[in-house]
Amino acid sequence: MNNKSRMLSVSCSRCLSTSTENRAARVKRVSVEGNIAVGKSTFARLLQSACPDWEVVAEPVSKWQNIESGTSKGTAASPQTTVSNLLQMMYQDPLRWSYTFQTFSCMSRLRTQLQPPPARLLSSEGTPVQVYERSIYSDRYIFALNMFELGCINSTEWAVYQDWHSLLVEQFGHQVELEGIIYLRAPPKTCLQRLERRGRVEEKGVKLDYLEKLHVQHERWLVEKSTEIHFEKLKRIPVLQLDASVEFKSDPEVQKEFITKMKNFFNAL
Ligand code: UDP
Ligand code: D5M
Ligand code: MG
Repeated sequence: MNNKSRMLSVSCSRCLSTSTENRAARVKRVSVEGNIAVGKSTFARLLQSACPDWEVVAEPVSKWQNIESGTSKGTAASPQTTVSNLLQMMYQDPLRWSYTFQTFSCMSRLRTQLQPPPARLLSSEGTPVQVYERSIYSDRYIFALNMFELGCINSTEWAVYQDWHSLLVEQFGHQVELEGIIYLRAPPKTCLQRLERRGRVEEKGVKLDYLEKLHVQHERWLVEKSTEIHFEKLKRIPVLQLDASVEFKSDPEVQKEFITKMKNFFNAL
């Protein structure tokens, strides 16, 4: 390679990496929020097939159901591991396990939100988009808050939780910020029917009363805006409400309407 072509190749790779960095900085990130079994995962799958260029990230439920830990019986050569299901433990004994569950769900979501966008996202045409099923914000302003109000997390645990949650959000700043929220909204009774239809064993004991409480938390945070929020950008975040009370899973017309609303929402962000 002569000097001229070497210079050209250096300046080209500089331009390429700058343009990749620029695109990474322009990634639009939103979360899909809503009650248990309202249809977030179903919606996320629809979105991924309608918009294959986007990255749609599912909630890490299987991580919560399969936590591997070593036991003292094992040796370095043949370690013994046990698997615990923290989701089940939380539903069976909320007083004992709610705080532990909140630490783990928040860490697993944070880890996901900190992953760099995949290369295909940065090389695709159009605005790169990442869609997360729930977020570290619903962890705090829906579930942890609800558990505190129910008395499953005591006031000391709640103070400790809020302290480290704020620290993490502030420290990771831009990497965990969202530009918008999609709120899938349906009556708690519809969510209960869908929850029963899905039949996840850990959720067998979930009652309408619990879904009603979670519904109220969503309404306070995303509609009435009466939840006390501790992060400036989150206080002003745009929210797109979608009526998930209709059976959208099997209705292409409703799906089309949802996708159009999503795209318009993104264009306005
Ligand atoms: N579901 C349905 N119709 C819909 C949306 C969802 O029957 O319009 C079903 C879906 O197939 C699943 C259950 O409702 O069996 C819960 O959906 P999903 O797991 O997507 O809910 P999430 O808990 O992720 O919000
Ligand atoms: O949510 C998956 C399941 O996990 C459902 O039973 C609710 C539960 N979940 C999710 N996040 C939390 C937090 N932070 N605390 C307590 N429970 C939680 P699904 O809505 O089915 O996708
Ligand atoms: Mg889901």
